[in-house]
Amino acid sequence: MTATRPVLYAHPFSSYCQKVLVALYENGTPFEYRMLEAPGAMEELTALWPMKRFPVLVDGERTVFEATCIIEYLGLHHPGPVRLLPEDADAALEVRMLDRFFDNYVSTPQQKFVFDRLRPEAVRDPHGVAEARAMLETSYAWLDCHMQGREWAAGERFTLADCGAAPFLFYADWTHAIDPAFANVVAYRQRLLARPSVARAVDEARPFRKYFPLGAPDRD
Ligand SMILES: N[C@@H](CCC(=O)N[C@@H](CS)C(=O)NCC(=O)O)C(=O)O
Repeated sequence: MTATRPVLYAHPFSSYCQKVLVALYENGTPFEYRMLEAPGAMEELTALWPMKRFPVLVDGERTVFEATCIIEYLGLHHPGPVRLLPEDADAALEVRMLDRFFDNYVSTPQQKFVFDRLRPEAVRDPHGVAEARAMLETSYAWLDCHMQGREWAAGERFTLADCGAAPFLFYADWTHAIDPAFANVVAYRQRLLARPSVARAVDEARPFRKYFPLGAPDRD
């Protein structure tokens, strides 16, 4: 375990940053928040990770990118009382699989809407957006069955999979509303929003809602 505080390059409104912030808040992990709107922070991020995607964690000599890997790194090097990946390898595989579900089949199609809106109108991709909408619908339907009788994505314990599910379902519902018929998904999203670590991340992002390219609804 390292003695210094890790530095998180992040923006409060970013869903992938919120995924890591939820993990940090779950465990009360001390860290330095390098807010990307601070002078020079974006340049530092670009030097660390030329993809310019965030979050990125710097811990001493170590640079870690990809939200899932950052959460796993924190569990290894800055563990707290809440274990976000089960010790049992097979149970951990289940959590990682669900984490991949939320990244690839909820966040990726949701981001497609947003990135498309940010393009100049002449080069927008309505076919791609329609595919993303269909994928989100399929994801909601699958998740509704999956969440039947479950409190959290992997069962009784809050895990890595829920850290991503929280911001991704939050923004997915703003982007392509979850049909109330998917009652298990709606209830899971509400449970996530009531979790103190998630509520804190959502509250910290509130001042930036005007950034949402599709227009933030007046709720949540
Ligand atoms: N695969 C990355 C995705 C990170 C990501 O897409 N972050 C968004 C913010 S939510 C970003 O960096 N957007 C800036 C851009 O696309 O240039 C992860 O898991 O951390």
